[in-house]
Amino acid sequence: MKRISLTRYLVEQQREHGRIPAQLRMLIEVVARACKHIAIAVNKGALGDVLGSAHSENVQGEIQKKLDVISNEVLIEANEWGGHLAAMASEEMDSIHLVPNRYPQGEYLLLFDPLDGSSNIDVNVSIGTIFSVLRKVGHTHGVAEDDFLQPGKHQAAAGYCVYGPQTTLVLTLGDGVAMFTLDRETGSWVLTATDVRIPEDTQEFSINMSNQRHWAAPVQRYIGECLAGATGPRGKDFNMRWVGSMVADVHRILSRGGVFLYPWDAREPEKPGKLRLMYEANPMSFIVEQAGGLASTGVERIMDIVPGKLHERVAVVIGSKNEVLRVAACHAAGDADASSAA
Ligand code: P6P
Repeated sequence: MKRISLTRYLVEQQREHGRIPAQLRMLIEVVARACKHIAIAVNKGALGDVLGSAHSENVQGEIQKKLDVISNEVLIEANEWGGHLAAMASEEMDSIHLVPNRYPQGEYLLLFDPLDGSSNIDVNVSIGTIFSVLRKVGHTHGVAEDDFLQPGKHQAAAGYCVYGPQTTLVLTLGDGVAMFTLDRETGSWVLTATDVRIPEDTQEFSINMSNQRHWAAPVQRYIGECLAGATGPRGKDFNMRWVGSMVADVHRILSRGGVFLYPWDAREPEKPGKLRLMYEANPMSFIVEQAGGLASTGVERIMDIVPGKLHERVAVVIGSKNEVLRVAACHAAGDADASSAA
């Protein structure tokens, strides 16, 4: 593949497709540069003062890792001054962060999980940054939290950066999915995949099996069918992968297919799921749908959900189209035999 930088890709997308207003191009380049800085901090590991707990809690009531706080600060500082944003929202912050009055206000809203998969940081397993871009609608002056409460189908762009054996930025602007690999020698993001497509079928599922006894019947049934393998109703054997970092699991699915599930479970029945809608499920859903996959709660399309709260959670079934459809059919069949659901 000809060596094309992220900047050139964005300029050509703007020139050929007119898809990227200047403020959105600036936003993507600033976030990509921030991800480079996060990658440098992540890669320091024990050599830098970046591992372990920050001895603070986030809005989710989770203990923050030092790198959670560092990554959040990197994204905030990188995006405040450019004039492309009106405000930001983060998993690590209770309320939205307005662009300070000393800087010009832009027309976009940026939401992010600055470092997803924090439990993997100290054990050197892939983690990542997830981001979602919305247009500022509503209030003509200033920004309020409810300006962020837009369904995922209104996203202008979405992406993630996975800090793994390679550092890879995955991006959609609503016209397919592209991947950029960080060339550490030059510090450039280099285009390494375009028009990414997820296989419609798969033999690989991704779920935290330790929660099995807490799942609802449709998920019990779907996973039970996969585990029954070639002699069961699916007539084929399945493999399982669970990294504990949504970014890593979704990147694998984009690369070779699969289905990722984080369903409702009875441990905290008042919560629809563990993952957050606005800055985990929605951006990943946009990317996966743009690559030919599906993203559902099991009952409805994730990107159709009209959010009620900034940090609300959602059940997630995402990946290869025909597998997501089968999970949805299990939900539609309710207590009937799922094999009749197919
Ligand atoms: P569990 C990471 O904390 C995360 O939000 C996702 O990245 C990941 O898929 C999931 O939680 C892992 O959850 O319950 O298996 O530790």
